[in-house]
Amino acid sequence: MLVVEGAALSEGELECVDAYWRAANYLSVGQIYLMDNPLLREPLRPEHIKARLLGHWGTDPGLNLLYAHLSRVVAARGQDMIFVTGPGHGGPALVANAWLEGTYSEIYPRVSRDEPGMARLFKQFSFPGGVPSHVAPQTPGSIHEGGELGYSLSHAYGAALDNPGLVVACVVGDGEAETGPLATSWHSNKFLDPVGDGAVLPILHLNEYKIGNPTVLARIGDDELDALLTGYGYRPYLVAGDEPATVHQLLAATLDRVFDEIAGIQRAARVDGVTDRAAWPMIVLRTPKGWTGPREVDGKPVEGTWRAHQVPLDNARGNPAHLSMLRDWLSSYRPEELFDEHGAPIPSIVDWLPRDQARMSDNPHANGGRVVRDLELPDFREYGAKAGERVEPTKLLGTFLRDVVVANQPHRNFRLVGPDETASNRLDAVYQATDKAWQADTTPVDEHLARHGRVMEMLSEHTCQGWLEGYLLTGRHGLFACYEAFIHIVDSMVNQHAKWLKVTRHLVWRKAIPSLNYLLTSHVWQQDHNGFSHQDPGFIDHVMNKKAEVVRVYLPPDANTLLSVADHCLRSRNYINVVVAGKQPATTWLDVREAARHCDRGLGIWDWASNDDGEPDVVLVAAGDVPTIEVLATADLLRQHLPDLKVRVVNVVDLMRLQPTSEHPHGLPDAEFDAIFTTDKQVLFAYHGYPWLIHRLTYRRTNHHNIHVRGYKEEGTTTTPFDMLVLNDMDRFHLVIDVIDRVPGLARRAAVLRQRMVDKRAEHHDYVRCHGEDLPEVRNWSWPGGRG
Ligand SMILES: Cc1ncc(C[n+]2csc(CCOP(=O)(O)OP(=O)(O)O)c2C)c(N)n1
Ligand SMILES: [Mg+2]
Repeated sequence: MLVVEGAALSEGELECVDAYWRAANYLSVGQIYLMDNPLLREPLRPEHIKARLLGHWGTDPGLNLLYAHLSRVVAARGQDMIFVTGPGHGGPALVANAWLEGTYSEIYPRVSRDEPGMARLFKQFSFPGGVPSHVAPQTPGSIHEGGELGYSLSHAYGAALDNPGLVVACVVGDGEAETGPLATSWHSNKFLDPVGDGAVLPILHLNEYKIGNPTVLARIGDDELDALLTGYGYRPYLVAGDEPATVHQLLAATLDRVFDEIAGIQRAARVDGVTDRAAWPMIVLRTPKGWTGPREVDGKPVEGTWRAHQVPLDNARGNPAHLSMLRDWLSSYRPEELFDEHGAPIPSIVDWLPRDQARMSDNPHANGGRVVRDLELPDFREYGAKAGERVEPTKLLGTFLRDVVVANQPHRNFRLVGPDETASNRLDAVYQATDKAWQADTTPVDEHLARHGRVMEMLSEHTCQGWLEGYLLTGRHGLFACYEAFIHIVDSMVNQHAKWLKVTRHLVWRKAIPSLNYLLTSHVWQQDHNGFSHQDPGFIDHVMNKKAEVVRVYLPPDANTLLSVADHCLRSRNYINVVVAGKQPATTWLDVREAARHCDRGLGIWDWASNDDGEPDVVLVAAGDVPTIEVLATADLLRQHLPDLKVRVVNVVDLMRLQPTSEHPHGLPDAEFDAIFTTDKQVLFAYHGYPWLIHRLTYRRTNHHNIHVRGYKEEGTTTTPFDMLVLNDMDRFHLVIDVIDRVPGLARRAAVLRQRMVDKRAEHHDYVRCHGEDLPEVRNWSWPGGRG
């Protein structure tokens, strides 16, 4: 690894940076331990110590060191920079820095930059009614809570995209680096365009330990670590030591070099037209875990070991020896030299810091709603298919997205991400407007790879998700298109993003950011190629557990409703929108204006498919594109064979409409629900996913006891589309049987029809196993009298 020698800091600068670092460390320790006596102006007593000691010390001194030095770079170079904290459990450090910079008190005036404010700062940390222990949304300057480790680097790259003036400094925990998502995200450097994007400065925080173990990267030797990071395409610089003055000088000199190198790469690409892939610099910071904390506690080494991870003196209230060690530890920072008589940081600590929005804790990019610009959206109605036309819904959407790309090209604020499937998901019209971002080698066989592309494809759902989140959190827009089954890979990341959104909604200073939009296609019912492993509609169930104020799920029944839903989602803010839509050719049921109205309603009666005249005997409901076909085909069969039966057909686009208003803001009022679903008639519901969800959503409704749901029952394989439905009892023949079995009076009257339906299923079974395709009457079915 490269090492930069030399004294970059003058005597005075060294003193200032070191004093700042000591102040930040003091404030970090104070937050973990103290609920009173913040400046040790009285002898430290047990009642000054919090009853429950919660938080993490070990990572804080390294984070504080980096924050201090990066602030110097921001101030010296006028560099636009944000700070992403991988080890987000270092919350005390980032809060301390925001307080020293003044941002904290501007946002939370009660936590003023004086002694009473410091007392509140300390007490509130990890305290009931206070602030969380991590770099949570409450922390100014944060776009990354870092509670669940692994996503810092992909978030950082997402933030840097299309922000050519920005450097995102990203601290990666050496333990965090062992996670799958982090490990794969190093490759993001093959996608970052040095012309149109900003830069990411990864800083591997090699404090050598996690909670209870050494880290892998700390124990493979410098050469292997160098080879690993170089192999990922970086130029690693090593900053190592445990003597503060030496490390300050080394780090400052290294940062000067590294920022020169970043500027050099950008100049070469932007001015000289160099197109070779850049080896971006990164830093490996090897300093002791819990540096400057207690060396030894109860006879065991702590500083520089995993024992420094959380609270080194865990009984400071009850154990006088711990209390006196804590006093010595806090005093070692010489607070009397750092804070004036009012408790404010002395001028030499804060005078040299960046000002206003240059402060990393106040950088507008880290509060994306402050910089967001609405997307320019073409009128989706102009992309609609005719009612009755057979189209591939996602293909149609692709033409709309292509023009979204074009319309927003000047603003550079829209990206599509996906693992490897933009074309497979039939969104390839976007390649008429842009390409896929790619900085690695190309060969003549490649298509649509380019340095400045706006589509981001890497076969890591984690990295795609992290990029998009980073992009959205910094106020831009995007869409993640994915195979439905594999979006589960990012379940946990979605959890974290949903939590972030839930908290930010209640922080007035955090402005709303564009929604996280998923297009899940190649879905469970259309996995002809791939079979069982690719059949899983459970992501919907997963997101339904999140707060109602954050999640939306849409199941557009055709291409035009998909367009309308996409338009809505791209305009929305602060949501997680999940849209499930097929890519196979399918009938367009509604013309585009009807589609827009249907989507506005979220669910509704399709009177053109109903014959109930307001008095249905049975209500057939569909949610999802394939269930819609089956419900319509069922209605058709019932009309042919039981013309007296009054059938109402209902279609659900917005799943949240099913819930009561008390549970979800989209919930349909009970009176309207009862009017549509009746209070006493049988309701047969064909649903795209696992059937139990519909019961969960409707169980408070008057007619719940009459709602019967068909859906995916985990029966699947590589077979025909209709066989999939038969395997799961959601085919039209079975739905007719369900109607006969459920609607009073039909059992005897329709016994022959029932028998015929059973025979049809048997006929289907034999036919597909003989011919390898569905029965002609199924393949060629269309709604009588038009619409397909
Ligand atoms: C995905 C995930 N797994 C486990 C944890 C529990 N955890 C919290 S901190 C930590 C160790 C982190 O070590 P490192 O990244 O080296 O951070 P540092 O040493 O700077 O504290 C672990 C395992 C977590 N937060 N996230
Ligand atoms: Mg570590």
